[in-house]
Amino acid sequence: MGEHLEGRVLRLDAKVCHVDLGDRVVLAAPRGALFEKLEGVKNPITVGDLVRIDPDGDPVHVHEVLPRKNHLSRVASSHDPREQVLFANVDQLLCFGSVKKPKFSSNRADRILAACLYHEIPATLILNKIDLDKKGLAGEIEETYRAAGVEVLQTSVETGAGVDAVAELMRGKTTALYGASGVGKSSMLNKIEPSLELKVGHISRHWAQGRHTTTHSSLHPIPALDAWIVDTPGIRVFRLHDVNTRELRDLFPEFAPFAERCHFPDCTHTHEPECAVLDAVESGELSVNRFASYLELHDEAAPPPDYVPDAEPDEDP
Ligand SMILES: Nc1nc2c(ncn2[C@@H]2O[C@H](COP(=O)(O)OP(=O)(O)O)[C@@H](O)[C@H]2O)c(=O)[nH]1
Ligand SMILES: [Mg+2]
Ligand SMILES: [Zn+2]
Repeated sequence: MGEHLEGRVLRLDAKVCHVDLGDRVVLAAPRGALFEKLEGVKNPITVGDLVRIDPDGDPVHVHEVLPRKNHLSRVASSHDPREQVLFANVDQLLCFGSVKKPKFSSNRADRILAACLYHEIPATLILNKIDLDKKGLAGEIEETYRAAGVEVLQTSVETGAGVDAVAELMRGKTTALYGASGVGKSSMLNKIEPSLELKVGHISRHWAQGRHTTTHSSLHPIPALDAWIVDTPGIRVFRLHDVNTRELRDLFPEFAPFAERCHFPDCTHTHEPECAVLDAVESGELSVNRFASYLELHDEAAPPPDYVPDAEPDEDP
């Protein structure tokens, strides 16, 4: 057997990995043993993984996945509760949204930002299409997310505002990109690195809704910035994996100063009386959209492992 080489997974097709060895890209099939101890994980290998391969094998195999610096997971789908690891080993995530066309989705942003906080991946909100913002919505959105501890950049690919700042954020780093179709991700990347020649418009949406739906990410170099980007297409709803209701509270950090004043020390801010978080939402001190996202995620989350349900009074003898 030849010497094992180390490489980085650029993408996965069915069960074949494209592994970048630095001087060349090879196709390699994951060893069967990697699928044996999955314990609720759908995919043993993901984009961005550092792997060891035997380049002389026939076929070439991925023998080992090296320990990850970080990763981002979600629930695979509404029919499949397993953990799907979307990518690994990134320096940051840029969450793209547009002020208009399409309208900014707080729910979409809040889900991915909560996941990034949970997985300790630094995230920045890129608020694009500010050239269309006649009502000054961008300022309000920026204020909401800054209060939540998220960096925000207002941009317009149309006028060029903020584009250099996005490029500087990406310089020398591996950056995951996330955002709804149509918000301007491809346009932004083409402006930053025209050689990428990404398709702009509604083509991707057409494919995303057809039979060719892909939830696979892919890793691309941007040599001019000494950077890499991870593209994450085709995610309609991002469901947090394995975050319980108690952990969820910490993923909305702007609630914390108010939560200290809730009547119940373990207040979930969902139904309790004298809830200072709910009061702050009603008085406009906390964002009603963020709170709505929290309630939805709370509904989807499991209780903490030590949770003991209240005895139902009418079940008592
Ligand atoms: N007005 C305006 N339109 C933009 C801006 N950025 C992108 N677009 C347009 O929005 C549409 C979708 O852009 P695209 O880059 O394909 O979005 P993606 O799906 O996120 O990759 C295209 O028609 C772009 O020309 C912007 O800053 N302002
Ligand atoms: Mg695109
Ligand atoms: Zn409360």
